[in-house]
Amino acid sequence: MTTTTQRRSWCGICEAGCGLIATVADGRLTAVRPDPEHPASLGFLCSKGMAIPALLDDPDRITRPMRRRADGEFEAVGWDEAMDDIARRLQAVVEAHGRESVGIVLGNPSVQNYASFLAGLLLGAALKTQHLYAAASVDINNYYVVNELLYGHNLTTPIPDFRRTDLALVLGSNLVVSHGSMATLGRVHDHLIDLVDRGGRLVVVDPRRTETAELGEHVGIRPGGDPWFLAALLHVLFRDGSVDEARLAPTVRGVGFLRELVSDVDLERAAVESGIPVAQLVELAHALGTARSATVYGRCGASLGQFSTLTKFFLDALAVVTGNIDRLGGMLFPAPYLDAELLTTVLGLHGYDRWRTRVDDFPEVLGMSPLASLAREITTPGRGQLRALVGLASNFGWTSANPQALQEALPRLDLFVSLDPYITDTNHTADYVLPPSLMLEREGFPVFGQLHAITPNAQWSDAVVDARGESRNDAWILSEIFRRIGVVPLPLPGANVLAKLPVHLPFALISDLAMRVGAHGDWFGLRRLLGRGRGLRRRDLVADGAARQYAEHPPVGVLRRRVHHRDGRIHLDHPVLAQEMARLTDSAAPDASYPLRLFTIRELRSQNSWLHNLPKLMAAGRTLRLRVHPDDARAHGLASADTARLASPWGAVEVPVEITDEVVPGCVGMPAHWGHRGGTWRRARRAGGVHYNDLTPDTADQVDRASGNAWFNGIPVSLTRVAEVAALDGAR
Ligand SMILES: Nc1nc2c(c(=O)[nH]1)N[C@H]1C(S)=C(S)[C@@H](COP(=O)(O)OP(=O)(O)OC[C@H]3O[C@@H](n4cnc5c(=O)[nH]c(N)nc54)[C@H](O)[C@@H]3O)O[C@H]1N2
Ligand SMILES: Nc1nc2c(c(=O)[nH]1)N[C@H]1C(S)=C(S)[C@@H](COP(=O)(O)OP(=O)(O)OC[C@H]3O[C@@H](n4cnc5c(=O)[nH]c(N)nc54)[C@H](O)[C@@H]3O)O[C@H]1N2
Ligand code: SF4
Ligand SMILES: [Mo]
Repeated sequence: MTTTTQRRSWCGICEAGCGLIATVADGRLTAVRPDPEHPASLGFLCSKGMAIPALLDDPDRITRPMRRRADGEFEAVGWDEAMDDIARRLQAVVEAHGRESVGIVLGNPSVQNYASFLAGLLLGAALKTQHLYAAASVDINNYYVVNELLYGHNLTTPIPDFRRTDLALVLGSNLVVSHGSMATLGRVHDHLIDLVDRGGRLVVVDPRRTETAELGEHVGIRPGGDPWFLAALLHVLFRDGSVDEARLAPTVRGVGFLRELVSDVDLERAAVESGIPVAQLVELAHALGTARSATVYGRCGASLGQFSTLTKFFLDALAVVTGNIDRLGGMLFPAPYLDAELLTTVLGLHGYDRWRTRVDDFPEVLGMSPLASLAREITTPGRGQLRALVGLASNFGWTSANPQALQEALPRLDLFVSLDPYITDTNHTADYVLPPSLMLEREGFPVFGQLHAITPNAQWSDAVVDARGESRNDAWILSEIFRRIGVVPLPLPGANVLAKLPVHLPFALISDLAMRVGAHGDWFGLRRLLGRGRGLRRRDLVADGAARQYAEHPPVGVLRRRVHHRDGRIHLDHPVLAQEMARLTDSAAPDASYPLRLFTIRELRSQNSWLHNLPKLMAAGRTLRLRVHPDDARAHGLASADTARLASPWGAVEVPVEITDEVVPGCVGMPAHWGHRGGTWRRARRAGGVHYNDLTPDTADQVDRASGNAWFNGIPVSLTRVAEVAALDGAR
């Protein structure tokens, strides 16, 4: 007889962390469906979430430790054999070159497993290596820098109060498809419709008329024009006397610095650079200045340009000078149940520019180096040269800039170990690929999503099914590798003696303690005695299974408590921002041989580089197309489905085009991470296509200088019909 049970959990594919109900039959996950009672996602689960059973069952998933043989093929080995060999080789590297030659890369999915995320960050700090890398530097390093400068902590991220705002300015985020990042709001589509229905304004600034823009007003922007656009808005606000400097003074330092920084902005140049007419810039500035409340939110479109630190600074500055920080309907300080700001403060982990990276002289961000430098850190000799690397949930050799350079550099490592359920574009040359348990096969809570929750709620679920084969929790794998060379994930003096014990740090216990003593915890019963409700503790949450909403909204009126600077004020004045402004205004006129601007499009049924192997998500013959505006198509003699050669100063690919007026003239849009070249994910490789990142630069003079964040949007490109390319080649 089959025993079937229903268990509550959450989807760990993206930051939204939607609630789900899993059906388990005889220990196997057979189906998932949306949880109608989840306080944020309210019965929503996208096609990716629905595909979790297929993910766990994927025949191409590896479920035993794999070792690469001399002939390049992988063979399955036992855990002991794998760990003994890895530890021996890692130890040899440490003995010869020191711990500073060992590195860790944390990929995007690592933030969905609180235990491995903590283990990774803490191990990086305990090793005292510069070689801690994370997906953050191809995503949100600009946030981490600006947060540290303005609020005194990398992780202090104001979030948009979409549920109550009067005006939402959305810069370079397609929330309806991405479901939000650095802003966790289930059912975001419905909330944005509500906003407009109740008379609010939704202004979406994007080079593409996106699914999100369709819900409100679309302002077409030239990719890369964002810092100009925002500087122009600030210029107009100061020029027209809309900034009340006296009123800001008690809570903000450096308003005068900001005023000076934008005082010379030439609106005509800003209009050319952004593609947005002066009159519209002025109207938007006044709208922000006069709205009862406004949110200013930007994501990948604003984070992955060439000047992303400056862009994020101007975004936050707009909220500050219009009085929209810490105001109902504005940008709020979140109310997480695991206070990562406190934890990283206690351990001394946060910061900016406390040291510089070895090869490229990038400022450190949150104790990490940028992925842009990784290939050069492997190939450049000298003290601290990277020689052994452990990758966790990262396809960095594919999702970072210049994948070719990484493909060439990785085989030069003495040891490369990858924790990944697939053999991928990156780890197919690794010495070992080790199999992690995946979501629903492990206990846990959405550690990253809870940091930015617009509807504060807590969920901590037990594993729903056993891990496939010999897969093990990433936290266990990582801790065990380093325990064997005498390092534990605790950056405190003397902590490494704990490595002698055959146990690992209990991350569940530590996180539970931190939650219980935190602002929303049960204070070990004291909260109830004080008549302030029951508060959160792991045991109750796990027993409930369901997510529990513990506040109606994030708080307001907490600025002084939440800003980490000693004077309790927001600081806008930093020399690095003046340097970045100079870098922007001095940037050379674009090379006329690359007249178009390329930007990335995210697709509903992809998750960065890694769900291209699941049949349902790849059904209906999904293929890759470059989106071109009809005017540009005409100018280049292109018809629909023609193949074009797309070239940037850093690479070239050939790709079929789709002609559509959803993109702004003068720019072309393309999804990233197609054209898988390596690995055993068979369907992903069969899907074909080309790789966007082959067109992007990784050098220190090209990426965002202040944060090391990648430059993926606004890449200068040219377009030529392939038939013409052949004719040109023939003529040569
Ligand atoms: N379905 C799906 N969901 C995802 C992911 C996924 O791959 N697929 N990835 C997840 C991850 S890791 C993240 S970080 C989030 C990202 O979340 P979002 O940033 O909301 O995701 P995108 O859809 O990339 O939105 C970026 C928008 O910026 C626009 N854009 C591009 N260049 C520019 C520019 O120069 N200026 C401006 N103003 N706009 C520009 C693009 O047209 C696009 O609409 O999504 C997460 N969710
Ligand atoms: N051109 C361009 N490039 C981009 C972007 C863009 O917009 N444009 N976006 C950037 C952004 S925002 C991000 S976040 C990065 C993402 O890039 P990465 O950090 O490389 O993340 P993913 O591609 O999401 O997944 C990486 C790997 O994690 C594995 N994985 C999944 N779950 C688990 C798990 O539980 N444990 C382990 N050990 N492995 C797991 C997957 O199999 C996959 O191989 O890409 C960046 N690259
Ligand atoms: S929106 Fe994100 S968290 Fe929600 S079901 Fe889809 S992939 Fe999962
Ligand atoms: Mo991301």
